[in-house]
Amino acid sequence: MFRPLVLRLVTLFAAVALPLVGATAPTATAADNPYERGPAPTASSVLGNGSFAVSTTSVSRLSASGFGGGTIYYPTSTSAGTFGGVVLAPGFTATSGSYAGLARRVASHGFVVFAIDTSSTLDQPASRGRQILTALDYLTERSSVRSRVDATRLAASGHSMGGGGTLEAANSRPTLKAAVALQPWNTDKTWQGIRVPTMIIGAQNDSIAANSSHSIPFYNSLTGAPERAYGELRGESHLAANTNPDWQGRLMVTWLKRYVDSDTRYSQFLCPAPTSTALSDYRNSCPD
Ligand code: 9J3
Ligand code: ZN
Repeated sequence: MFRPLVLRLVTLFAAVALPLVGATAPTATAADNPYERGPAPTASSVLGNGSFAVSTTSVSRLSASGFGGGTIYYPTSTSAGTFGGVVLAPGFTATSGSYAGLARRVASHGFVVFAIDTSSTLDQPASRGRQILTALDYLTERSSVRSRVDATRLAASGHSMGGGGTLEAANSRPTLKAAVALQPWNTDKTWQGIRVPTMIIGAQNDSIAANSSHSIPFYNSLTGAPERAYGELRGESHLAANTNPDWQGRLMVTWLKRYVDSDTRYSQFLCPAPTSTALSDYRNSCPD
């Protein structure tokens, strides 16, 4: 009936402590998230190319309907499972080849990236948005790499009018997991309807899609997005998407990892807000 105090304390300790040990001992592993791809990121790994070798396949304009073909950048290996898919749309008068560096970089971190051409290089943002969605469908349903893409984990991206199209695509298809608009341009500044986690990447010295009249109003209007961020690249021009600065890659890759792959190993790069001399502004909806 009466046990010595020390035994009662041992029993109490076991009852309280063992479940705690059981609950806290496991650390996060790949098994916790089936969509994690590649090694745990570091501050240097997110500023460069990822761990995956990248192959390409071209999609001819003639074989495409509703957009203009392009080039798909994809991890060569099939041993890591399927990857999230991203369509990257060009700016006014531009073509897919101008974005080869950025497309390859994002793919090397474990995404299938389709850098598209538009039906006409003069198409406006609303048309570019429809073309992004048509190209995502092509990527997952008809492309030669469709078996490598997880059709449930897709993102829209694009530069300038293609970034304006990215907002259009996210607004039209709320099942997208993420959107990343690069130096975006659009006459519509009202994106309250977007329900997709959306990152806007501006360039400090952009004189074509000025941040004060494009990126910042877009960011401010994203009040319905579950998460939003605005990163501004210090010293960069409107052509940042073409010249592929490391911090643009870091911002885009971390956003896609966090929301397309649900990879919380990358949360540390988004929240709290990154601080770097490479950024002239950063705004976000922390915590994510
Ligand atoms: O690169 C772009 O898509 C810029 C948008 C633009 O030049 O708009 C002027 C009509
Ligand atoms: Zn609107």
